[in-house]
Formats: sequence, structure tokens, C-alpha cells
Amino acid sequence: MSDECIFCKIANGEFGTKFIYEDAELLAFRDINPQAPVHVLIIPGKHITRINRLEDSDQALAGKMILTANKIARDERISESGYRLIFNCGPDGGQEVEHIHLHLLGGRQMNWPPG
Ligand code: DGP
Repeated sequence: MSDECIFCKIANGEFGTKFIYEDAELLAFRDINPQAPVHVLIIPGKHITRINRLEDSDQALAGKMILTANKIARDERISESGYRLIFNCGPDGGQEVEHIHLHLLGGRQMNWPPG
């Protein structure tokens, strides 16, 4: 938990954010600035700033984030149409919030290369 971190505050319920998934380790909620019809953020409750700060002991947690995104994609009915999972990391990666989060984007055709 970091006192300054907006996603820690969300995880603590300080903003009343609706969680579309929640368990002992992970939370998921809709992005405030959606870039697709489905845009969900999957975060760990544990404050980890960037994916390049993950440690060997976080291996199961990191894998669970992907499996949870797949589950949410099924719940959102985009599993078969397809979707994109994104971890932004650091300044060049376009990361704005320093608490790791997996973007689940779907419900429209994605473009490549990304901007
Ligand atoms: P990134 O650039 O990868 O760090 O993405 C951060 C995302 O977090 C961005 O798409 C907007 C979203 N976001 C920032 N603040 C809030 C918030 O207070 N609530 C919600 N639901 N999303 C937020």
C-alpha cells in the first residue's frame, strides 16, 4: 500500500469504484477513459510500481492477472471476437499510473502498430 497511489486508494474503496472482479489478490474495474467498448484494468492489491519490478515470488500473481483477464473477457462476451492485453511499463511504455495494471481492451477491431 502506498499512500500516494491512486490505484491503492481505489483498491481500498476510497473512491467507491465498482469492481467487476475481486478476489484476495486481484481487482478489476473499468477504465475511467475507455479506449474501446470494453476497457478493464486488472490490478493486484499489492503495490508493485512497474512490471519490471516484479520478482520471482510474484510469478503466480503475474500469471493470475492474465488468466483473470481471460475470465473477464468471457464474462464481457469478447472472448471469441478477440481482445488485447497490455502492460505499459515506464515512460516510453506510456505508463501513467505507477501501480501495475493489465489493460483488457476489446469490442472493436484493434490496430497495429500501436501508437
Ligand atoms: P497507463 O497509461 O497504462 O498507466 O494507464 C492508466 C489508466 O488508468 C488510464 O487508461 C486511465 C486509468 N485511470 C487513471 N485514473 C483512474 C481512476 O481514478 N479510475 C479509473 N477507473 N481509471 C483510472
